[in-house]
Amino acid sequence: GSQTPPHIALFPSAGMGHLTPFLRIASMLLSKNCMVTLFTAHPTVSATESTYTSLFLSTHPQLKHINYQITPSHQSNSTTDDPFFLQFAAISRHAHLLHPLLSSASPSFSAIFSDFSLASSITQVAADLAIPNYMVSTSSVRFFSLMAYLPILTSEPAKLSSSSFEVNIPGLTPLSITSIPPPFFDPNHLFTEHIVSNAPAFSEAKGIIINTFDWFEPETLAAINSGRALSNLPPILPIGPLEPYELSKDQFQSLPWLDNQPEESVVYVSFGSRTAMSKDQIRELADGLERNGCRFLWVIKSSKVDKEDNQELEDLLGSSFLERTQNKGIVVKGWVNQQEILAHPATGGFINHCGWNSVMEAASRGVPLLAWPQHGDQRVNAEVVENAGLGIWARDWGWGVERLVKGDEIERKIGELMKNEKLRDRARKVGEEARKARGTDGSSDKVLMGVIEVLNL
Ligand code: BUP
Repeated sequence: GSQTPPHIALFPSAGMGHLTPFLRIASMLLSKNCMVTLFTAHPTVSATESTYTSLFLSTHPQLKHINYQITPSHQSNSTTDDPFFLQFAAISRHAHLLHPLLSSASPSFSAIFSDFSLASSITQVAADLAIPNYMVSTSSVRFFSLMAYLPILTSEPAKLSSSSFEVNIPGLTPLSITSIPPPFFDPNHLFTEHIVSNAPAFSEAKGIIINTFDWFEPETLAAINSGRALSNLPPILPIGPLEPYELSKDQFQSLPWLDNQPEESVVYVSFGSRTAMSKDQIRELADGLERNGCRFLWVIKSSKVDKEDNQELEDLLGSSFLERTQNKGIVVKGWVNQQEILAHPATGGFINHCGWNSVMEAASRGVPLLAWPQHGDQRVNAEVVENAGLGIWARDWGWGVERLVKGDEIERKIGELMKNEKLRDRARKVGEEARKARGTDGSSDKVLMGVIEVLNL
């Protein structure tokens, strides 16, 4: 091998769900003595994305950073007004900017790690410059397989029809039709179009890096990596659960309340950075928590983009709820340090949307989940969570917007989450397996070391 360490370019896409895994990968690569340059598109959709990037840079001075300017798409497409989807497309449109930035780097790049949502544009730049491109898929392997097969599904409508029961990807266990993200039934939806046009480039990558581990998704990984399913794909490289990097404590609201709660007694409730619940659903959830009587730590978001979230807690919940439950729980708005909450001994359960980063964070800490998927990949992820035994899923609650889930239903499910010793034991076991996977010589550690070794040749 050469004497200089590999130099890796990282290209995340929009939203915390996409930025977070890249920052964690950056930190892991730096600790393994690689050189890393992080490329970020400016402006970001959420304020949190820029805050986290700055924080990360200040704690990782070895990281190089290139912030390139893009012109965001402000006007909504006729099929979606989701600012994050619009930003995927905007970043892809600016791929031409990357060519000079990549070719002029010194030392030159040994590899690119790029978000799957930028696959086709980055693949082209990487090929022009003869830099190996690894793709990073930010969801489960199961959901990745659905995206990879989406061009075939949308080209033969009979294969993806809301009137059938399941979707078959040859070589994999069928997916329930109810788990398919609703936009996928509309070939003209911006999200569908975006995935369909990027999926063919998946097979051009040197490998697909995924934040998962062998033990957690064994069947899907084995089927793809043995060529029994989706044989056009490069190897899937499970390197998770990605190691959270240290965050400086004073940047977040501190939660001393948690320190005073009994072990494994608190339900942590959060639906990620992109889900805003309706006011009615927030009230029912409050009712469910109160009826159950559990201790809780609830992070509320009432708007999709953090910059626009300015509703007061009293308006959302009513001041009497906050008074009645003041000895039982706390409700907060704004950003919390989730990895620290999940690691806290008082946290005993997690009501969550099954964003994949959250799933892997819960897996690493062995915290059982009550899955309440809201949109996108989250139902497919919930299926994976259920199969691995990390959590329970109230399938009949539907997607977030499908129906109002009532307080008494929520009360019962919280009981199942918090009082089920078998579930807790199994979740603990998941935590042990997760730690094993990423520990020295664990399955995920070996995969990452293998990638770095190839780049060193
Ligand atoms: Br909200 C919130 N603190 O207050 P997901 C989130 N997080 O640390 P999402 C905090 O953001 P997509 C908060 O730990 C996770 O790493 C959380 O990613 C962290 O869901 C990340 O769980 C959120 O994948 O994104 O944000 O809905 O839908 O794109 O996966």
